[in-house]
Amino acid sequence: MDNNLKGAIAAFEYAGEFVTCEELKAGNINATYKLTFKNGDADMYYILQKINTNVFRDPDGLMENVGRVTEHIRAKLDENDANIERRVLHFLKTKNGSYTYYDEEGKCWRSYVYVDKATAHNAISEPVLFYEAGKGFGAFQKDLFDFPAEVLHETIPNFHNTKSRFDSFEEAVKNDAAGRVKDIAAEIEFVRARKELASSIVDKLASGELPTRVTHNDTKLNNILIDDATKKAICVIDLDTIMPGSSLYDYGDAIRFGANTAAEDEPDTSKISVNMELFELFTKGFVEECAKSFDKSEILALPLGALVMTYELVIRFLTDYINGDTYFKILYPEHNIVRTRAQMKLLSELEAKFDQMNAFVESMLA
Ligand code: GN1
Ligand code: MG
Repeated sequence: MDNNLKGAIAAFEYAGEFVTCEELKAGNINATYKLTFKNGDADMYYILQKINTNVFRDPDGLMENVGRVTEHIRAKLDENDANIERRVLHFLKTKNGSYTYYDEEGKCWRSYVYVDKATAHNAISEPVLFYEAGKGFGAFQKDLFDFPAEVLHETIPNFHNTKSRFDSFEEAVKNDAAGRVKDIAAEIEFVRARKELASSIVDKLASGELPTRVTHNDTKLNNILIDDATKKAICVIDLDTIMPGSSLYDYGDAIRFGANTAAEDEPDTSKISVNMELFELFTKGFVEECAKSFDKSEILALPLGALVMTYELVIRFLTDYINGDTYFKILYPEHNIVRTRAQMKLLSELEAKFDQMNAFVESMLA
């Protein structure tokens, strides 16, 4: 185990004796470890993460956001609920009383109690799980309805500003830092051909046509824990990107990831399509939770979120490939271009089914 990891394990107020540390590989940004401690007869589990400060420049501001949001949600929970501790993340303090620990290299760590007997699914094993995920993310949105957006630090400026993502992409093409532009003409053309999509949500937020809300902004299926026994969504995780945004981002990113018939980075694009049953189930769960706090026009606009979030990921993966893989963790050299092509195929499928998606949402309101 490396010394910084050891130092971080020693820094937080864990209960009991350290037993093991296992790296979890699911996220694309932070390094994540699951720790086991023995406290008397009980096994205690914790998550320890090294925050990627290349991505999150102000980890203390980030942890302040996370602390406020989790408190806000905790205050809404039923005190008599036996599962209350598993419904919202519980962050640990260091022995010095801080939510962050800086190691000798200046890297920032944070830790929270592992939610036991619940799973972050990477794919849908049974359709009903996606309905529950919809309810879980919808409820999260509802819980943050009255959260004061102005206290939040912007952890990644312009995170879902798809227009500025497009500009960064053009900038990357111009600089061609890794000399890769010559081999990806078709991908670049695909992005340019859809330029108007980049402003479709941003402009509506600016004009007030869509309301600005406090949103999660990274609602992949594996960012919500599903209780293993009840199969209900129990806890939303990965709270680093909570910022003011649009409900279309949360809804859309969840559809992008979860209604795909293949993995986000599937190399065989013929496997990639939109599972409309899953689309309908998630939409139902999400809208059931949010219907009261959204007006009709916002609900009707939701499917656009799936297109824009998928387009944004095409842009982000492609930009990172052009820049020489400086942002997302990659598992092999072509990973970012494989991800790009997978998201391009998914976007084409979503475009083909867009009328059908809109018709379903309309039918829900009828
Ligand atoms: C990253 O950290 P993770 O893996 O949940 C990324 C998301 C992307 C996602 C694509 C802070 O999420 O925006 O949609 O990868 N998070 C950040 O898999 O950039
Ligand atoms: Mg994650």
